[in-house]
Amino acid sequence: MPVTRIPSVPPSEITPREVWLNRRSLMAGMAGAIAGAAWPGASEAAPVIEPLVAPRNPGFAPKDAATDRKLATSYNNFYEFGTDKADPARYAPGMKVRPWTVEVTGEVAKPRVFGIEELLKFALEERVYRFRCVEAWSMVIPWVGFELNKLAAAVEPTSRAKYVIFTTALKREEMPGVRTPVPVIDWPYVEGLRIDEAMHPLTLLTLGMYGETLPNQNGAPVRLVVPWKYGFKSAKSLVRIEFAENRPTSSWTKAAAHEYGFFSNVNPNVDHPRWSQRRERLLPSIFASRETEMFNGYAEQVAPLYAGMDLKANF
Ligand SMILES: Nc1nc2c(c(=O)[nH]1)N[C@H]1C(S)=C(S)[C@@H](COP(=O)(O)O)O[C@H]1N2
Ligand SMILES: [Mo]
Repeated sequence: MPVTRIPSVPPSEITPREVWLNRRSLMAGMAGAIAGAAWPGASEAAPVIEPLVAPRNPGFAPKDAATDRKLATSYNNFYEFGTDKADPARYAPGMKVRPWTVEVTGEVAKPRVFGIEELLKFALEERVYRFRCVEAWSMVIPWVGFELNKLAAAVEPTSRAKYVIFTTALKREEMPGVRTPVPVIDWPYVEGLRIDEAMHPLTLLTLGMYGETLPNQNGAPVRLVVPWKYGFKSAKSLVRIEFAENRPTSSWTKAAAHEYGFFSNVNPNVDHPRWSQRRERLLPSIFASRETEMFNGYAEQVAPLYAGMDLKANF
């Protein structure tokens, strides 16, 4: 009989990354608070939240009800706006998300810059996905978007394209979290996927949630959602998508390679060095009362991508 492992750290004491980051950003955080207070844009810019209704794809329907919208839009990680979970909802609404373009480039036959209006013209659908943060909490969110492979079809990746690199906007004026004297992350925020992961039908280029365009704190106007990986792989507010021959080093791997690997597949059998990944809190629950599932419950769809790979070595 399998022995249930007791997490070495009680779930209530899981150290969020911001606490760990304090080691080098205690001063930075204080400076950030000052910068935030002095930041003028917040109340002036109007956030662009409009209805964005798309037919629900019934093939993606977790058993659990969707997380309350209020919680999903007020408890966020978007370090460009600060490391506190409340910072993105507080500061991100000041970011201008129109006009906005996404450059799709690199190993493609037809590199192209897409305006956000062009992306909104792809055949959008609603998909309810489980979403698991590396910090052992999860949500269930109705996203509105389209498969990234549809965008790829428009630019025609070459045979040399082995990876896809995603880059978040870096807007110093509008992002108090990037102005700290000691950068929390080597900005801009960069993430990467292997080409087969990026082209997998689950990988969603996302423009909305809950029947509306994305709130800025959730990554407006366009972000990635990769539901079988820890949340940080799903980069927000994208300005660049590059098809590349070589594997990039993602921002979190740069920050702490022993904690955040390239793959970062949700895996209950591989602990984070500082806490167990066996269980999770489905917010708003405060208890890690649920067992984390392999690939966040999407094993049937994505396990074949990793056939024969050692997922402990390739964490
Ligand atoms: N640019 C950028 N993208 C990001 C992050 C970030 O700090 N900056 N945080 C990641 C993490 S850790 C998580 S859990 C999810 C959170 O997405 P949500 O706020 O929509 O739930 O966004 C991911 N994408
Ligand atoms: Mo996360």
